[in-house]
Amino acid sequence: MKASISINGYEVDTRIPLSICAIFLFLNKLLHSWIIDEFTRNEHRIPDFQDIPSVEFYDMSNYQGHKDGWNQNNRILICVPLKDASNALPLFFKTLEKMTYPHELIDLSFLVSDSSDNTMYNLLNMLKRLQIDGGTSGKFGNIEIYEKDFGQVIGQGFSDRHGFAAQGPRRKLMGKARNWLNTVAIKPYHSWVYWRDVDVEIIPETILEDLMHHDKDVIVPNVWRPLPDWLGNIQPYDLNSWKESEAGLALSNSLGEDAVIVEGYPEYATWRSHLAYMRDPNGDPEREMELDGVGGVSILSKANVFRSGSHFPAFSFKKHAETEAFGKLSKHMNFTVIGLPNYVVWHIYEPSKEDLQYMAKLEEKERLKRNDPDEREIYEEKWDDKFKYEVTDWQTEKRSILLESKIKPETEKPIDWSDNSVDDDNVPFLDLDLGSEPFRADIMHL
Ligand SMILES: Nc1nc2c(ncn2[C@@H]2O[C@H](COP(=O)(O)OP(=O)(O)O)[C@@H](O)[C@H]2O)c(=O)[nH]1
Ligand SMILES: [Mg+2]
Repeated sequence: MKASISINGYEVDTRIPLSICAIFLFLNKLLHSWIIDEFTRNEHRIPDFQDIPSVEFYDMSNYQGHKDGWNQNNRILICVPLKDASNALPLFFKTLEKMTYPHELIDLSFLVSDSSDNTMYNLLNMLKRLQIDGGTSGKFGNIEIYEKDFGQVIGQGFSDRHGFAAQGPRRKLMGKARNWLNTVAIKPYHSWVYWRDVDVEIIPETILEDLMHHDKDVIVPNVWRPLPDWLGNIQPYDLNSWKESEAGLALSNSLGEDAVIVEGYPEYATWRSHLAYMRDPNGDPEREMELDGVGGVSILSKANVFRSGSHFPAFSFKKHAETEAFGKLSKHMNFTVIGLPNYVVWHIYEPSKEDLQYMAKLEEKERLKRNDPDEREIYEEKWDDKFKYEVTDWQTEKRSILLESKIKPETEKPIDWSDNSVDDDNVPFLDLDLGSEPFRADIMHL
């Protein structure tokens, strides 16, 4: 660079003025950015409202949700919708107590609707045991219970709920119920929201951490269910988690605007890739699969997803409603929606009408056999052995399922028959505590 200029024939050296200029410019810039910084910092400074009663301030950048939320004091809200859920509550609370996520960082919100089986009474009993009488596992944070009926007339029997005609209205109504719950329950200080159905039988104790560390906006595990011997062993349960297909889109386009597609019914052939069928029992539990629709049994979501306006459409959104539409809507809003094909939680087995009829037939056959004098002798001789065999069989199966789900198989626990135990009369399958009871015996109870 030329270091001098000629003025009136004199050569003037510009090196010094130029460097002074540079220093001046630099200082000017520094000052400028300091002023801007100071200005904007003032805007974000935490206001001091201490003198004004009842004012709360939240800097929402503090509640984004970390992938190791348990180390970062991330509060998580567990939302649980309940309808005629007395039977399943003991099971739910058992899995809740065992969660390894710091209990003091977990808030609980329940919505009880349209129930006629003392769900509220049993819920209160379980909560009392959890927060007052119980002790070792650590107290949970805030607990809220909401009660609101939505006029759900479809029964909670397996066949009532799963009939094709019931699906559209049921999903829309459930969507409404979930929205009521999420809009009243999520507080500004929640970083994560975990939606859990009450009727889950086996679930890893580390479920929250296991889902959270993937750092996705919406994430679900695979959901299967155990089956009694005569039906086969285990079966995919939740078909609502899937990736969209060409056939699915074509079907959507062919339906009226209020239609709701539901998976698993011959009326709607979508040929979608279902998370449930992607399971490899020996596969990597960390494996991820992009999804469009999600099932509601166990959804972990960043609270920001709901704060940004995603929800459970109680109307047809892209020909879906409730949780499947929540997946589609969240994806539409550019949130990440992920499923884990090889990470499984186990829904309870509930017999359908046909199963119950078949079981009744089996029982009748057994009864006739017992009454036949010739058969009786053989029967009595064989009974103990046969029963032992069934029990051992289930114990072995259950052990392998538990091992696969990384839950430690339990040692036998004595049953609490005291008056303080849960209202046994109202809880016909309290014995779903499969840690100590043979599965087959439980099915016979139903
Ligand atoms: N608040 C509310 N909860 C419901 C209603 N129907 C079902 N539930 C609850 O929602 C969860 C999922 O319901 P469930 O019948 O098990 O669904 P499925 O397993 O997909 O057939 C469970 O915790 C039920 O107790 C309803 O109408 N209102
Ligand atoms: Mg269920």
